[in-house]
Amino acid sequence: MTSADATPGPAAAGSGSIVQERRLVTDIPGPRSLEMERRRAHAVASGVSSTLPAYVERASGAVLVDVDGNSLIDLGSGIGVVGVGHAAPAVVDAVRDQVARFTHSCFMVTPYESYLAVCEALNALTPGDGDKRTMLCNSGAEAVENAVKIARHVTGRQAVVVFDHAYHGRTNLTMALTARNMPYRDGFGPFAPEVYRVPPSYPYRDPDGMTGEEAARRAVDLIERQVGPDRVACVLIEPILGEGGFIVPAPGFLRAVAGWCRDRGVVFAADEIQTGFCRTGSWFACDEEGVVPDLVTTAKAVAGGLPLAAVTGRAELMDGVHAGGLGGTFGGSPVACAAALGAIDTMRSLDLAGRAAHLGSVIAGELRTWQAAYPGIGDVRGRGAMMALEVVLPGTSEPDPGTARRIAAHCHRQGVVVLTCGTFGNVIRLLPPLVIDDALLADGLGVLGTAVGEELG
Ligand code: PLZ
Repeated sequence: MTSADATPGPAAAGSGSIVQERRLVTDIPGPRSLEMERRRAHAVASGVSSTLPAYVERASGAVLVDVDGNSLIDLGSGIGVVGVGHAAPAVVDAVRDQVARFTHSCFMVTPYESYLAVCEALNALTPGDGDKRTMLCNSGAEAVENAVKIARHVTGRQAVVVFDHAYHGRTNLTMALTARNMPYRDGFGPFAPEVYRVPPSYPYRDPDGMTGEEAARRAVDLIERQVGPDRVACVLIEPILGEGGFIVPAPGFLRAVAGWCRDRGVVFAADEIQTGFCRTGSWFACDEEGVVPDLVTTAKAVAGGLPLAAVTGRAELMDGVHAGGLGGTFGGSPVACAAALGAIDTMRSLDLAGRAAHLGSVIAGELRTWQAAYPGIGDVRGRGAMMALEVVLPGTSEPDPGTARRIAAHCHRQGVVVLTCGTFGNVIRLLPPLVIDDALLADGLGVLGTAVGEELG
């Protein structure tokens, strides 16, 4: 057994104050949550929705406690955010200390050291050991917007190439970059111009035997014919497509696309907002592909639950923008920076990359057993603690979103938070906190296995 196999102790997992167990004392959602849902209907815009309306009162490690006193197993991490666990001790301590000292000065007005320390950490941790620079902002979408601004500015070109099944955010530019119409784009246009979409590598749905190199050729042929390589500022890609269905490209795909970009003077930008910070078993998913992007966008897990995002990239690109060209009032808030330093320390000291690889092998083992038993599971895929199953009509590859939804709803009623995703809404994805202990994960997977058996058996 390596240290990565060991289950982190409760103190390390930040779970000292909440027992790491599933415990239901009411229906889910319970009466107090339902009462809040009634208030919500009159207070919150209906366009904002929630997967499971159990209102959270506190959380630690991999357990959420709702206002009715139920303890839920969190296999979603708030969409891949609390990799270090809920209320991770190093994050809580750093935030507490920082808010007592100062909450805001605006880095663009009077700077502070923690912003530098986060940039230094990201320069060191992201793929590649060349000279790098980082800028901080608040959300994933904002990081993507800034990556495109930088790529356009330094290349003097306008076109942005993205992929089918991509998700990059909900702002005007990032809606244009995101592939799926419902619910992200419908009725919200007109969208930003000069965005071009090409097919990624999607081994389950590509023609049998299509290699990564062939899928890359299919994509760059389209770019060359429809856009023209010298018009392209950047190719932006999630190394594993997240919201689109945890689609892992065939080996060699990313490297071939990155190589084409290098030869054509196109900026290769990796969106590691969902894959980054140990989730896939390495610091970044690009590490596993031997690909060094020119720019990397990060957000989500970087600050253990506080809003922070970043663009990190080659110094000559990042420094190609005039002073004052990048920024924002709250970008790299001192509180979020303190949280990020605590979170990154935790990832290092608990070897959460190793832990993610261990969780991934446990999860993949279970999912593959179910796949062998139920023809309604068309594909099992992912990497590390980013695993998913794709639900299809048995004997076909026809997406079956209704069954995926019912499986998820079954888990929710039993106190296990799982998320769906996928362009066709038929993918069940698992993104547990990386500090989840083996027993709690086994309980969560047991509930999911029962749900799968009932719906697909
Ligand atoms: N890029 C790869 O996964 C956010 C979106 C949830 P923000 N994914 C969760 C939803 O329905 O809004 C995401 C991502 C990748 C960019 C983003 C955007 O990050 O922090 O939500 O803006």
